[in-house]
Amino acid sequence: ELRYPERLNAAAELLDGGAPDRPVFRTPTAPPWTYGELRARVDRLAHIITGELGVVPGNRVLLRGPTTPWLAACWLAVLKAGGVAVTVLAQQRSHELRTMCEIARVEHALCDIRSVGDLAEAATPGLRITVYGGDAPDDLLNRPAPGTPFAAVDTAADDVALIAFTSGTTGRPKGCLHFHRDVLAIADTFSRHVLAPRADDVFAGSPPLGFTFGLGGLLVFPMRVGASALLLEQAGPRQLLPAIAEHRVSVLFTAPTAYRAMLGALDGHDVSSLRRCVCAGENLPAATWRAWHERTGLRLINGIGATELLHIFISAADERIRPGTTGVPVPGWQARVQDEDGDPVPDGRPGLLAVRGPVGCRYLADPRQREYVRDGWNVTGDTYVREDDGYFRYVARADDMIVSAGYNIAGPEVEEALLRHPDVVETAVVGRSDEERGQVVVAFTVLRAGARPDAEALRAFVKAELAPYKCPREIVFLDALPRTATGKLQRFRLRATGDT
Ligand code: 3SK
Repeated sequence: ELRYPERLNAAAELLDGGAPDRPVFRTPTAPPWTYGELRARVDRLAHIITGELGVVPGNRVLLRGPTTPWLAACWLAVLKAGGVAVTVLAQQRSHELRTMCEIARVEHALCDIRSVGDLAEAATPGLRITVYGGDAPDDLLNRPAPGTPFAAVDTAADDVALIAFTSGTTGRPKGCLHFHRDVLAIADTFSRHVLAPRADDVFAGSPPLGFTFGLGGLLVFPMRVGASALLLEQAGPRQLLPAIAEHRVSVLFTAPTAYRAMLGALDGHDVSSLRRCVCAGENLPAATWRAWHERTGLRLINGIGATELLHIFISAADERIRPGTTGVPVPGWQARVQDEDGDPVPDGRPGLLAVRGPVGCRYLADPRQREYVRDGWNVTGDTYVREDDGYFRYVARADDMIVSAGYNIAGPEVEEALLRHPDVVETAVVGRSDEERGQVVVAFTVLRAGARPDAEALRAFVKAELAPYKCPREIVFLDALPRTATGKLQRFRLRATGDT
């Protein structure tokens, strides 16, 4: 069981993680920041925000900008000053930002000058926006400040440190409250027991700091062990591959789609520095796991996480990995599969995934809390099977099950079959309403460049792999699949295509 002191400031703890002369943040263009430099910059920022800007403990401070060392420093300064960091994504547009400012009753915003346009448009009454990264004298980074250390505000371990928004793949955003102890708990569970990082590791990845997947992988996990992170403003597969070689990245965080894209572009890139490759955000098909293993010799670390629970709670590493499954509960977490009434279902049968552990879901003023937390279990909205050896296997998002002519069909199973075809790069399988069968299976598919779209050939391929009732009635070819700002597939948009 994790035990933290009653008084705890997560930023102060993380800033103490590394020796002053050790690197903490790297970028492609500038010399690395050391832990000593980061501490001095965070203290300067904390003096400015509590002094000139008037932030007091408990104030909610929105942070917005590309993934840079200054965004990370602002996040640490807000927490060190006892404020609550409200993290959003640089891609979110003004109407989304306005909703989030209203829900979180945000008082202040610290914003990269390059991302201020939408935020200024969204500004709710009384919101004070301060920009950083420009040349103006009122830029946050150019303001006068004492060069003295800033004493961390004496927060309680259970004080709120962070509000992270999730809208899932549809719907009104929900703000998830997380405590100072939660921030450390994700490092002391998933990172410590599954990743087992070292001080000489270099972390990198595609999820931005505004998404808790990235906040963990690029800030909390490396700083907890005195390691460093490469922060990339653009972190698609094209940028990641050369950066891995140049900065000798050893721990990589990204999603299955990016691993597939990197596989297609691996030639000529040196990825020999990698020792840990975390794959989460979406279901990892066994075919992708095997292809990455064949090409690199590395075993992808699959995981399921949620913004509600801050980070990953089921996973496995090294020889404990079983391709085609997500893994087992991370030490400190419990997981089970249950029915709609909350009763556990036997091993081998699909049901709703329910987990509990050191971090819990606390939606900010949202009645959907009652759906997510039932009898002390967090019900994530995923359908899973627990195998009789205790491994958890993903079936589908609970609302992604297709019911066609009385058959239950899991979209991801059909997707896995399609992905085994050499021409298929990406695919999403959804149910479309149908008068006769209730729903029919439709596959939206992206082919590799130069491949010829041939729906009948693909249907025949699936029929050879799966029971015929699972075969897509229709295959629609697209250039790209619709995704959220955090890279999750928006199935509801595909379902709506053609539904009348
Ligand atoms: O997949 C997610 O939504 C997620 C959220 C937070 C942390 C990690 C992950 C994978």
